[in-house]
Amino acid sequence: MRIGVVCYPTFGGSGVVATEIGMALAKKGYEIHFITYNPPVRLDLISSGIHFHQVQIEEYSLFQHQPYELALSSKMVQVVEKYDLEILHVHYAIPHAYAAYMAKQMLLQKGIDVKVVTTLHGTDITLVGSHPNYKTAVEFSINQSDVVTTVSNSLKEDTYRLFAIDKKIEVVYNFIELDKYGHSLGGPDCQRGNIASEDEFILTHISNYRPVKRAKDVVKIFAKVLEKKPAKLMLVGQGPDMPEVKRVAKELGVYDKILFLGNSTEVNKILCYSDVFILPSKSESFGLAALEAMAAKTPVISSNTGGLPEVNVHGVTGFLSDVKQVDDMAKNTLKLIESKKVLEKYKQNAYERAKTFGIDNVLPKYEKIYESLVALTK
Ligand code: GMT
Repeated sequence: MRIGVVCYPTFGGSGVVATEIGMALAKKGYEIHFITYNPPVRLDLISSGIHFHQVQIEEYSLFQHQPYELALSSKMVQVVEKYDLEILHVHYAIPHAYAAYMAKQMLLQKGIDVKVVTTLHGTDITLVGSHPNYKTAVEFSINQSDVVTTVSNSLKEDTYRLFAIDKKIEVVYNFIELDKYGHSLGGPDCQRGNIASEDEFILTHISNYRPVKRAKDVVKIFAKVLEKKPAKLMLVGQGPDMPEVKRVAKELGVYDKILFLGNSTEVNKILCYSDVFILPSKSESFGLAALEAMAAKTPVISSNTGGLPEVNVHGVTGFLSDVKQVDDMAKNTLKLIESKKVLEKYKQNAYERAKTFGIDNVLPKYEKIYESLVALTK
């Protein structure tokens, strides 16, 4: 089967999920065409079955904002025609579902009936998509997609609550390739001694440091933990809140205990050092970063917002607290690291739970969707 994948090529979760789906499908013999403005960060471009088509945007001084949707939908039409694609799978509604609708209409004029699958990821619904400036077009393009999926039950409910959707939404959870997270402690890729001393626990946070992630809370939790236990904090990723995060770290006197690692394409390797993963987000449709941590045997301290309770099980794989409850999150972190024996139990539980989101359980759901759509055109 020939599938076009449209996503953001950056470090955001939706782009990561789209890339992993595309690469896994290519391994199974599908022909996958990524259509984006840059190669996706986690994409292995030289794998067989993977193609990349760059959306080029012409700068023209008359425009304050360059018309990306136009360039994207034109590129979609060209690629569908040239490579005879059967499906366009777009990740993140804005503007991808809208551009896909335009491409579909242009192709119908040429007698080509390409099917559109839209996967909603979170902020395209909860934060940005439901804003009055975008809502009309987002709602329209979701309703015009042939199939709509969300990455959690919580996001499905949010979508029905915030938009007038007249079609069935299918939930297909995000997934993990467990084999990529097997870097064993003490192995060549995981020399923990490089980061912390024997008695120090290692806490980790990975995000794009947008306000929705509440990354300053991570530093506050860390400072409270340090009052009771020796520890280090690894901060992975970059984003607009980072200067504030650094300011708070200095103010609380914990700056020197933090490793600022920037963006990484190797979170699987970084996570092998971790004892506890912290994700105190204000809103999170799923929390792929939490699942990645769990796959690396790291229990999770998170807020209980959105889809996080569908991933992190309170008292089993970590703990959930209300958003902003920094004291509670610190208390729960200390529960996890109370002793090596307790921590080991939570680590194992986290890993067992991550297994249920293994790629082999989830990918067939997308394949079934594609097959049912292609059957309609035969
Ligand atoms: O929130 C991000 O960091 C990026 C964003 C995206 O779309 O790139 O993530 C959303 O999609 C991820 C993959 O499905 C989910 O795991 C995240 O929970 C979701 N983020 C939010 O809902 C805030």
